[in-house]
Amino acid sequence: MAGQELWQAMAGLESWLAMVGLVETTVNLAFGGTAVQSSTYDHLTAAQNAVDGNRNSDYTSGSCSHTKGDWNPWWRVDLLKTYSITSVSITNRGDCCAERINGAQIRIGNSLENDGNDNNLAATVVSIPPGETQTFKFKPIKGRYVNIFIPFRSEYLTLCEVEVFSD
Ligand SMILES: [Ca+2]
Repeated sequence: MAGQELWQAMAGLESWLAMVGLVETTVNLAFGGTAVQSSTYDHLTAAQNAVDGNRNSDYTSGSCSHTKGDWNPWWRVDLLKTYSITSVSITNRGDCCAERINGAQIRIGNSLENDGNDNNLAATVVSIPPGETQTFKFKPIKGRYVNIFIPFRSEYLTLCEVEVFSD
């Protein structure tokens, strides 16, 4: 009997801890933010699709953002207030063209100079496998704007989800 009670108490504690952990780690600041991009490829690919809370990585799902083949394409989310940001997760397109994300920079700050692309460099994407979500962690950077920016080439920038976290 005592063993069973102990087990129940431990199970209760464990689920409580999981719940607290969940609350601490899953507040995605980008969800509900306002997104814009350098251009929009078509009616399926609004900038806002990258912050719709859905990681569906198939272009036809209408849940990915997608620019035209711009020189220095960029995408930006406005978090509506300044946060101390410690990680950003990017979900890459899954049905095609995964290599297009290579070299993309994550920029964070409060300036809209050069469309926000001159803000602090938080991390650079080397590559992300098709349809996968990769999390970039870094020392806290304060900012209201989070940009994903591909410098020095003409490219299509496709983002199926961008999540932003503060510690
Ligand atoms: Ca999405």
